[in-house]
Amino acid sequence: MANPLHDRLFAAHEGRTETFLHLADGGALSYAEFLALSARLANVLAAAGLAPGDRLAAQVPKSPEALALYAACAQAGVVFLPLNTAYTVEELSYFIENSGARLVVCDPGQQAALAPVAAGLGAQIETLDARGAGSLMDAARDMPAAFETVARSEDDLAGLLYTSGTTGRSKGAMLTQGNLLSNALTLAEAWRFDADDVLLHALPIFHTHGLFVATNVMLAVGGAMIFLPKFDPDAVIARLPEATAMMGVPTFYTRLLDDQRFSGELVAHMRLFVSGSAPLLAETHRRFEARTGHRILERYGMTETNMNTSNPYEGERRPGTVGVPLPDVDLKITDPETGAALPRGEIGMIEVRGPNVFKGYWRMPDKTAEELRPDGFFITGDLGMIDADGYVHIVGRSKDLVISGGLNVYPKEIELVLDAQPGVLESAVVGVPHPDLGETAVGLIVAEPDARPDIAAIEEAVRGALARFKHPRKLLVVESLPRNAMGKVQKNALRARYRDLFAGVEG
Ligand code: MCA
Ligand code: AMP
Repeated sequence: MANPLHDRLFAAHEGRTETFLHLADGGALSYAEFLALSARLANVLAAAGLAPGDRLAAQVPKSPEALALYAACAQAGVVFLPLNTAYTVEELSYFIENSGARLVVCDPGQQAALAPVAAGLGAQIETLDARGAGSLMDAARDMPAAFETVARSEDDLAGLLYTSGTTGRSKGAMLTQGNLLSNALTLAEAWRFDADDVLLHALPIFHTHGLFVATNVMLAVGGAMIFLPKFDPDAVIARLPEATAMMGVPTFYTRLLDDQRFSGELVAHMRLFVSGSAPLLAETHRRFEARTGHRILERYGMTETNMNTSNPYEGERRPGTVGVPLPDVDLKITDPETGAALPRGEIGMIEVRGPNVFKGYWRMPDKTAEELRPDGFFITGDLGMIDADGYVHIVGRSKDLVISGGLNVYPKEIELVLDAQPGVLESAVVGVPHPDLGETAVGLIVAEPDARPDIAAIEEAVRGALARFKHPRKLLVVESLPRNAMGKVQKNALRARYRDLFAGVEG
């Protein structure tokens, strides 16, 4: 029976003995081995009673088995909900509850803390560690290496990815099989990938970039990946000679440029470097070209939309721009107040429409209606303009968001924690430039009258509540926050005041 995502990305490789994953320890996994692994896992899901449309929440370290779990969900019609390994139990509880996950898969180290949460919410729990061991694989070992693929349509959900909101609460972006498949095929063609490509994969697989952009594109063409557990410059530099392409966030590229071993010679054979998830400074683009002769190809996307624009493969890759809309994407710039389309050259809200655009936010029809127009255009919250040659420039964001090392940090979420601490009257969190992470969060705290907030205790509270990457790199006590006539905190003024806080700081 038909299951477009599984048929095209996975079943198409049935029986192929070519390598799919080259592993960090020098081992390798063929397509046939990977598909057998995922079929065993699909059998485990079915035996656990997961029905098509049920959600599986996975907070697991990167491994071939973790990737096979994604494939298993596609085959069994289960909605895959990957979670950042840095999330705290408090954060995870919300995702499990909000999604109504039927099964939670976590690292064994998290099991004791998560088991009561899962049980309280009626979810089963299994474990999977960085080496691919745990109760999930114990159960898979005895299962058949074949599974009857569950029928799905392009409109059925394949993934639920949470993105934080400016109000503090995360929203689950509902991604259909059609969203994922159409974008993978579009990108594979736009970037000229084929079965001979070997992608160096050092991204996490709990976000769109590492899971859908990188992995789905390679699956679409039947190529191979050098599958590294994380971005470690030593490992990346050691394995680049085997790769033909790499995808990364800007921090990958600045860290490579900071390493003297990263030379033009090392990557002379490479075909393509792609950057996204955060702005790539034009200066980084130029330094990269000066060092290697390669022009990084920058593209732009979102969790809700997959990829929207890309610099051309052939043609000019223009630094400081995110290129042109992908062939099947409509992109317009609108007046943020009225929604009316603006002419070329004017700055406004970026809106996008196409087969890549998600179905809405999970169980949040009001939020969906605020951002997804009835005619299918999604209001991105990014501010931009289209230049005379059709290149899109992102010039800012209307959403209050900090992007640190390619990871989104929502100030509101941190402010809620800071405001709740003893002695804190109010707080504001802003993003400031950071040489390694692009941007980082700084927390400004105003004390209650006669109180002296205990910064160490506040940092401890932040540690308990929020994932490490969201922690402000600096907390400062200030007299007051600048406000406009309406009483709204002027974050632009704060960003300007603290913009040099990390200037010259080493990563
Ligand atoms: C780790 N830490 C971070 C970050 N990552 N802090 C702030 N921002 C981060 N991004 C914490 C670590 O836990 C550590 O804590 C400390 O900061 C320093 O860690 P470091 O060794 O420098 O970190 P790392 O492990 O090397 O990770 C940095 C990284 C990584 C390689 C840039 O964050 C990464 O792989 N980022 C890519 C994220 C990504 O895939 N984004 C795509 C999502 P301590 O000091 O306590 O030890 S966006 C997306 O998918 C959209 C659709 C798109 O367009 O692509
Ligand atoms: P996320 O919600 O994690 O999917 O992050 C999506 C956001 O990342 C977008 O709305 C943009 O603000 C930002 N983003 C992604 N790619 C780029 C890029 N190439 N340049 C600037 N910002 C980007």
